[in-house]
Amino acid sequence: MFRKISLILLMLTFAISEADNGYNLWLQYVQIEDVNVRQAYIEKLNQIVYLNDNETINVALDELNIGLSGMLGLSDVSALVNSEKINNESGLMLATYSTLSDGLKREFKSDFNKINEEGFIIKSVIINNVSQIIITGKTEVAVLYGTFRFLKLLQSHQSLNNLNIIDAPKIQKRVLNHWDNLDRTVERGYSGFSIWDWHRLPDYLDFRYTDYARANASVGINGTVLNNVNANANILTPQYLEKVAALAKVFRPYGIKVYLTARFSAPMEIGGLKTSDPLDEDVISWWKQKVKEVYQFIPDFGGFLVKANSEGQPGPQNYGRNHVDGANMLAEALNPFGGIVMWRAFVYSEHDTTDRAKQAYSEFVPFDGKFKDNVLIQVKNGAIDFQPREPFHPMFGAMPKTPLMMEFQITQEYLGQSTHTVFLPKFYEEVLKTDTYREGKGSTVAKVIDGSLNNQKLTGIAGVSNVGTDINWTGNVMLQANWYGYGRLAWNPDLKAENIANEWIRMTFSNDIAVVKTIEDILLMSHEAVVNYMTPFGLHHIMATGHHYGPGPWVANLSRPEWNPVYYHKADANGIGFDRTEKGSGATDQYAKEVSKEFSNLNSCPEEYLLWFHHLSWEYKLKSGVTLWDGLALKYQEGVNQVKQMVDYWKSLEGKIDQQRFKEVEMLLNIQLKEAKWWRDACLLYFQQFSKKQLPQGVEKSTKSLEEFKNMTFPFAPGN
Ligand code: GCV
Repeated sequence: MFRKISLILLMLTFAISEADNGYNLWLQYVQIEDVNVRQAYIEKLNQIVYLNDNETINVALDELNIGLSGMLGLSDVSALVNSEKINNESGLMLATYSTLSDGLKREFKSDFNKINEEGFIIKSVIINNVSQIIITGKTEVAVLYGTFRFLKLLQSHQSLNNLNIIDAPKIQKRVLNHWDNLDRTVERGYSGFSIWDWHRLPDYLDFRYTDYARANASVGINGTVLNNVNANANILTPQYLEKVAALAKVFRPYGIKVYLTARFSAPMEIGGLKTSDPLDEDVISWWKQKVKEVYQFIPDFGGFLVKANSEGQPGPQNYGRNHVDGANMLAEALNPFGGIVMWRAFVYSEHDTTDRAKQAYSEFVPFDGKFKDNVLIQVKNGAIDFQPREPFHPMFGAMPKTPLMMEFQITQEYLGQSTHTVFLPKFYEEVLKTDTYREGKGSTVAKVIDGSLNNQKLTGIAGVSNVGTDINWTGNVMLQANWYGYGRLAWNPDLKAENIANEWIRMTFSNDIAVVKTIEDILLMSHEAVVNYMTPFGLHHIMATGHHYGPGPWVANLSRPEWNPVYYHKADANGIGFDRTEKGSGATDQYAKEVSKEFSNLNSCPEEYLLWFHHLSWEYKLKSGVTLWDGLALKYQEGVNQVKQMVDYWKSLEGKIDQQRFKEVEMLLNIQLKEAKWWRDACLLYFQQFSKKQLPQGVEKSTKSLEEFKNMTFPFAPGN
């Protein structure tokens, strides 16, 4: 059958939209203003041919329909045709390898050798003297990824001539972690409630589920853990599995697998057993049976994510067993179905008096090589907890016989939540490119994660989602860039944050050079700004209690010592900082010797980690020649100045982007400026009690007293 739809140019006039609520994320597909650019694209797209009849190819065609009709002002773009029926007109062809003609198979052979199952090729070829653009890959999902990449070319106004794009993901499991509870609250969520409407599932399928899948597939995210790591066992009951299955069905065509968190005590809580001991025969067979049941509901279920023996969650240690016993028991149950276990290494105990930063390494590294092949150990980027800046976790590279997956936090628990604009790919990039030196120079964290350093067979990366029911998904349109950027780095951890920012802006806001440059400047300075006004020079965990919103360096009364900010900054009359050298907690010893030496030695320790690894006197001379006290105060001020700059840059965009998003971001940036000053003033007043020094020139004085800051409370702060 051949159906060619003529592409009708709609005479739409371009205008900057007055009200863009941000719902369409980076898949805006606004009409391309320049009629010549539009016409050049249209001439290349006289027909769309697809060679596979498959639900994934159908969603690729749907996306082309939305994208091309929007950007080119075309009416119905859908078309279908068999391979033999390519018309004598230029066009676009979607095809998996198996459906390509023998000639094309030969032509593409070497390209196919360069890609994996999810990799794609976008190539201009001549067939019957007519130029065609072919999007191909080994699987339908690869073709879908290629389709999104093709649309991006148009979204960013690039040429369609002589295309030759070959790209494949470097990491296998690219997942989002939702810390979503079954009552729809989201732990550390600042964008409304959970998008999973559990009560109305499975029969009511919110249109958001499809748009969520489109957004993820557009950046190559291929898995989603639907529920909180602080887990509720009910998710594993048939009542909920039916709902999970309905979501999995929506996501399947987009190449997205569903995962769940497994509460370790589920055999007792929903199974009626007397124990959840991982070595108990009844427990083992309960999990086997449960996993079988899960696969009956969701045949392509991805597996379990587990937080065990951490912050009060149950785990194998409750029965005198260890992480290996727990993870392997679940892995064995999942193995026959191809499922995996993502076992978290975020562990620390109030009964362990050693430095919290050392505990995960001490607990896990001795188990290297002991986990089953379908277990990934999920490690946070740093050893404490998603701080504005942290040195990389010493576990990376330290377990060569175990696949480690990265856990980044996209939601901004410790970074001003959904109010502050912080472009996180800049920080992710910083972590990924750091050299662990575990196998000599060049052993970057990225190579640990993509498995190339130690030839891992299984690889993964997780991002704790910032998505919620807010109309713009992330509570602040600027933070959509973090979801996007996480996905791009999960696909290729060697990408540059700068390029990610550039493409996101073009897709989300505009291709106008002035707009692109301005927003790029804001994004690229934003991470350094937040570090400066919150936690300069390696300070960490000095946020207010519980909700972690705003400063709380004075907090000293919490039941667990390592929950108190004073545990981390250790400010006193002699100075400030946590000594983690061999003279202190010895945490530096957990790194490879080159790194350990670099961090331990004051001459080589990067100043951004100074107080993470050293306790230094207020008089300590920084590289700039000023004292630590003056330097600290100047950094806080610099952070405020940077936000002022961000506000000014943003103001220059008025009239150049739609009014709604302009106004929303403007208001949020103004709050950010107010709160940057709050951070500066509260922290400096507090630390000044110990340093007993005046503020250096150039640092603005607080208009409030320390007491006033201490008395501020936020009883209903979100996400707590
Ligand atoms: C889901 C931090 C957060 C907790 C979170 C925990 C974790 O401690 O404050 O809300 O719990 O990390 O990652 O498990």
